[in-house]
Amino acid sequence: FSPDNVTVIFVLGGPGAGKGTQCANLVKDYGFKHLSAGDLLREEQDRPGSEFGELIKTDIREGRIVPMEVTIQLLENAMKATMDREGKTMFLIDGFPRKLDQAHAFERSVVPSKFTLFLDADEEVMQARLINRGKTSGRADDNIESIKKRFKTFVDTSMPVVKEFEGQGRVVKVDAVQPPEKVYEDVQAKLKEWGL
Ligand code: UP5
Ligand code: MG
Repeated sequence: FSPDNVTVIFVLGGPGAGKGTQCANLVKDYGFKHLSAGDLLREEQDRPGSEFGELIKTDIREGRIVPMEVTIQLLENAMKATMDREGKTMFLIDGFPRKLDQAHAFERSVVPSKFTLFLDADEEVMQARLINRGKTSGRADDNIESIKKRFKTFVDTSMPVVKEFEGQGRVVKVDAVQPPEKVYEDVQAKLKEWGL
């Protein structure tokens, strides 16, 4: 993909930080296309005949990161399909990259991101949101055992990605403990600073 016709913004934050919620707002107001890596993996998991179904299922339940070859391929396919329809496109890539090797591989072989929107919230707040969502979400990882594992993976493996981008001056950080509308106001103000 060429940066001339595709803009990528990564949206990162711990489990339950509100990535999906804020992406939905941005899609409405800015015309972004939203690609959630987690949603793409869950779809692939349920696709009849998928050779990765079992692997994805176990990794998600255990809060582990699915091998990047799988995730990057799903993202690339979804990006291609969207661009065939739409031409020039701005993507919000939600919940990816979660590991440094994924970040490097994607920016090298797909397209460099413009910046990363980082939704910052503490575990206590995120845990309460996920337990609450778990009452109705049907997500196999919205239970306390999986949530704890997801938190650990986020701290150990995904935060180094945020730190690296931060060192490059490519992170936009927003306090995600506030109510959703307030978070979104801050997101919009920050995007403006980036010319969006
Ligand atoms: N809510 C949202 N914002 C709120 C606010 N400001 N105040 C109060 N409540 C708020 O929100 C979660 C809940 O909180 C909702 O009920 C919402 O209404 C409420 P949501 O917007 O869904 O948060 P989000 O950050 O999207 O949480 P999610 O659970 O989706 O985050 P995860 O990062 O855990 O999940 P994801 O789907 O990205 O990944 C799942 C798994 O897939 C990973 O653990 C991993 O195993 C695998 N995966 C990979 O292996 N590789 C990838 O690249 C991506 C995923
Ligand atoms: Mg999500």
